[in-house]
Amino acid sequence: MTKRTFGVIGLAVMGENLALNVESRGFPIAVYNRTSSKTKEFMEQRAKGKDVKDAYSLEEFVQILERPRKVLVMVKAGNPVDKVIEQLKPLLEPGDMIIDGGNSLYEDTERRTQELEATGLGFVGMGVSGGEEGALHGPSLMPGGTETAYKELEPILTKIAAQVNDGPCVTYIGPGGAGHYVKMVHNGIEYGDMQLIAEAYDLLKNVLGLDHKQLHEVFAEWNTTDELNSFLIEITADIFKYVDPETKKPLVELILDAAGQKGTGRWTVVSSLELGVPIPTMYAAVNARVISAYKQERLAASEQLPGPTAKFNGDVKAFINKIRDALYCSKMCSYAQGMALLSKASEEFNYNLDLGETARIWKGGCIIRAGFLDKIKSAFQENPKLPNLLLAPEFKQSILDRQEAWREVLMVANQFGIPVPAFSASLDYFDSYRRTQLPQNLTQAQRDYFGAHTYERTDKEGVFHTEWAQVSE
Ligand code: NBP
Repeated sequence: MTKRTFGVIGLAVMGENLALNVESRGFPIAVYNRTSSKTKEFMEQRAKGKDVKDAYSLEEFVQILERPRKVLVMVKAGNPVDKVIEQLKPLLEPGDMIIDGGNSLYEDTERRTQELEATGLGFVGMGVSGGEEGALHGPSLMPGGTETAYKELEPILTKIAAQVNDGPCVTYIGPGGAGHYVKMVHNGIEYGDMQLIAEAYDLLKNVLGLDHKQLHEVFAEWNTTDELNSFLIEITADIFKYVDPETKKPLVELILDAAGQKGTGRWTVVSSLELGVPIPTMYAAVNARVISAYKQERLAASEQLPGPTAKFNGDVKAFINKIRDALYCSKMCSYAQGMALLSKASEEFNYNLDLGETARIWKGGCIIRAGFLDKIKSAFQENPKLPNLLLAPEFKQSILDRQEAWREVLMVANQFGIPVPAFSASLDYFDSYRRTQLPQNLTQAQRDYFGAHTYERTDKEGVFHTEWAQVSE
């Protein structure tokens, strides 16, 4: 038997599909899963007739791989990844490489890269986006870590990744935990996009009273526009079309409005706080999911805390277009925050990120894929030192042209008592970023008053403290 070019450990949803993707590009593969019945089932079903060799111990698995060995670990993030690495380490030889394709926390990846590089092994922490479908047909891949290992993997990764007009959706992201950091922020942006779309739906349904056929038509139409064309808008249009076969009602209306949130959205917010980069739209998206989960408490509160009653008397078609504009402006602000976070992380952790390339590899395969990413790519290619996406000429003009509509939509939402936390957070971000004067002069005075934190003045150099209680008239 010829030795295998690539090995996959972990045959759950992602591992199985990535393994089949690699095999379909002409690379002989080996597979291993902790529970052997899962491996057998895979071999008898999806891997039947394919160039896949199964192994039932890690020793056997490692022996059938050609050198340098390339081992993709696709197991549950956290402790299982460390366990698998510990078992593999003594079986591998210098130059071999482990790729962790799960949603690992970038700090874990940083630690694992250091530990493995010290033993002569390569470690690639690789963000994978695109879910089950993407994994099988072409995901967006965000590999970071040992650069020499990436070079060995490049011929395989460029073939299995999604392909767009300007190349495969993969690039070497940077050292250490860079790949998983970028994947984490990708997921934060995904949270933001999903929340913004949910708010647009709430307004279309509860201010304008659109039914599901109309909601489908609006989102399908938005998906044809340069501004909003994207995977998430496309699937949203499909969702409104889906009728529950049992009840004949739109299925989406039968789904409990309590959303879950796993690690990556929260991790993005935590990292942004640690690095001092404002990402209010993504934070609002995480919070919106958290409060949605308080279903019973919300039901009880609704009995006691009635909101305003309002009726929409304006031009429905014109207001749909304003919601579209508000969605686009809010989305621009959310991406501006995400890119600013990446830029700061790059500086802080020496990732040396190429933001134009990052936007390019998100153009295909992943959940946030969108036509609009091409504009972000161009903005950072034209000016890699761009301080904020909102200052790129195209984005600046787009937002200025639409800001009146955006503000009107928020006023109407407030009149109707409809929460639009991500739309509002985006507008607040825009207004905070563009204003010459913010009220934090007062905050500084208060901090100095109760804690002698000192302050700077606008009219002279230096650091000052005042005994505020000795009031000067
Ligand atoms: P899961 O996250 O559900 O993990 C299941 C796999 O981990 C099984 O193969 C299981 O083996 C293995 N495993 C566990 Br649990 N503990 C282990 C241990 N101590 N030693 C060895 N193997 C162990 O699988 P998934 O949904 O395919 O996701 C894999 C990774 O990819 C995760 O980090 C996930 O966050 C990430 N991801 C998922 C998606 C998605 O759409 N699902 C998308 C992008 C990224 P067993 O069969 O023996 O229990």
